[in-house]
Amino acid sequence: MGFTVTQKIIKEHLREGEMIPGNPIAISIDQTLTQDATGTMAYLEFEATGLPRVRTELSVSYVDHNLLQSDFRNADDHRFLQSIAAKYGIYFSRPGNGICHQVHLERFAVPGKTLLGSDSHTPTAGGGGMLAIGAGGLDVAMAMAGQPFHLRMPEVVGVRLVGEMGPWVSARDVILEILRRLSVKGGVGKVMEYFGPGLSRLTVPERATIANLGTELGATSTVFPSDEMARAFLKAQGREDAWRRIEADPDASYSEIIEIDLSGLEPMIACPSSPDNVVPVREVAGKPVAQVIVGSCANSSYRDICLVSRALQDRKISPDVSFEINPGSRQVLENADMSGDLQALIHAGARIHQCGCLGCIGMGQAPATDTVSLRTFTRNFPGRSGTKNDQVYLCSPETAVASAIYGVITDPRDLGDAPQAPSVDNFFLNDNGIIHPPENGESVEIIRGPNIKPLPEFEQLPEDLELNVLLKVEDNITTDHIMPAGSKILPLRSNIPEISKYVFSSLDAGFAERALANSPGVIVGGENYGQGSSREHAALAPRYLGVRAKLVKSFARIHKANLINFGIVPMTFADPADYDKISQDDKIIIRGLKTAIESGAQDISIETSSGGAVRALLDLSQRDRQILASGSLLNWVKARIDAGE
Ligand code: MIC
Ligand code: SF4
Repeated sequence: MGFTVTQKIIKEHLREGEMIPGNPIAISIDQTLTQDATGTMAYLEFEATGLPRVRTELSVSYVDHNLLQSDFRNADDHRFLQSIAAKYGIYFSRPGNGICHQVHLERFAVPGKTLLGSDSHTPTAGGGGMLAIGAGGLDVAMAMAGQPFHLRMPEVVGVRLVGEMGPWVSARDVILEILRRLSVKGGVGKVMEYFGPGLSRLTVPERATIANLGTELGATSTVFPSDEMARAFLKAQGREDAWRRIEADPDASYSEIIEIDLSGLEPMIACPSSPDNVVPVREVAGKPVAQVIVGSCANSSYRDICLVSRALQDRKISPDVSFEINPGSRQVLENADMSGDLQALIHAGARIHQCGCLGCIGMGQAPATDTVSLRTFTRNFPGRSGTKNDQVYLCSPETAVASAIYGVITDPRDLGDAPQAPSVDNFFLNDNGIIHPPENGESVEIIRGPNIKPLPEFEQLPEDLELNVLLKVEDNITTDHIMPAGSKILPLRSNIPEISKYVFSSLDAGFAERALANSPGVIVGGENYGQGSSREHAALAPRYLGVRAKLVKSFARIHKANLINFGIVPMTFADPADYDKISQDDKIIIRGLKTAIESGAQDISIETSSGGAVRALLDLSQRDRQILASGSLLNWVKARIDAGE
């Protein structure tokens, strides 16, 4: 039987385990990326390994999230990252050079290679034929140390594209349609792999939009073949020599096949406040909008920015709308400048921001009270924009610009003839924003600002745990709920004692204090707990507050891995109905937990203070069990190094 592209790449990189879906496997990692909000911690973790240099083929450190410098902290972090990159042999993409995923796709992505990134949208590079996976910072630090990455062998879902998209319909609508069908947990444990005749006209940046937003399905990754389109993109980037053909075998078998007829698609939109709350644009058309932003790692390519500019030709932005452009990279900005599109945008009254994440993670651009904000961003989780009770809709650049013109949500087909999709045969290239590391970093001094605090130490797992139920939450809790971001909290990413004060703050302002006073504690949750970002702070900070276990109906992949890495025991209800048997402020007692974990027990009995008992499943690999028993991945790695392994 033949192989899918995903299976071919995994096979080439397989270090441990059998390629049977669900089985623990380990793969070697060729490239890593970090961004500043997760990177400071990842590099502190890499530093703790004591290695003099990264052991990957390529590692890149991007600064794109914490760009606001309202005090010394973010600027200090940028200098720390630049110096540590030079020391350890890492490329450094300067602040303002662009969003990690966009720049990586342009300048570094190589078909058939593996990429591990400390950002959940790392799969963007799957648009260029890579197997790119998002992970917590500690996993990325271990990959930089040359360790393989551990995961469950994913199922490979085939998405067969047929037909051709109509005018004003674009890649964003394809993935919105898939999100509508599958929901934010529809991709858990799976890689979405695209194939079929509909691919022949889909360019790499468009594929990257789809791969990027596959993350919102909870998927492990999204992979496109490396075909002539991939070759054309690499050629336009002056990197054709990085190309090689990788396509699924004709007899490759997928665990399931989803078919999308592109010609039947219409403009779609995700309504507040979840990326899967998707309807056709026409169903919500007419709603007044106050802010429209085109940007983020999902939709800020040259094609997207220039399409918006061309759609605006001879048209005006509504006086009621703040229309904003966040270019994905300096390359996008520079090429849009050369083609005249930037000038047209400026002339039309768009607010042009620097290249970076900006409002996508609440770094400015917060919408006004009780207004609709329309964005081409990745996520519209409640409050992520920085405004309480926000009403954020997610859509294509086409829908965004049409709505900015009319001041109400508008199906872009109402604009009449569509402009030709902008494309470039050869991008104007300029890598001045990327600093190469010196051959030898020995003499480089790491610059540490006062905001960078050492990593806390975590003790081993005790045999028995008596835990206070600190919080009980519903389904689909995001890492934005657990460890909020935004301009006030993001600068604290290198300071665990400080950032931990904000754990669950948007749901329960008194949480941090209560957790510290009632530690050790447990959180009880519903389905898809921890969806969204890769931020390990959503595990690290609760652990610092004394959270030792989570008992939920199901977990999102990256968050579960982060919990294990920081010694928080992830348990799921054997019977989801037992969720109702435990209330906030109850106590639960787990006897013999450490022995159960170490001995490979699949489930365990938990006593509740109300007198009942519930069964919890421990779905853990052998390695997960050892890490949990040691108290954290770093403890485990250090113990192995001390033992001379
Ligand atoms: C996000 O989009 O939520 C982020 C901010 O990029 C996160 C990373 C982080 O929290 O630093 C992600 O997607 O992993
Ligand atoms: Fe940045 Fe938003 Fe992309 Fe996260 S989703 S990397 S915050 S642009």
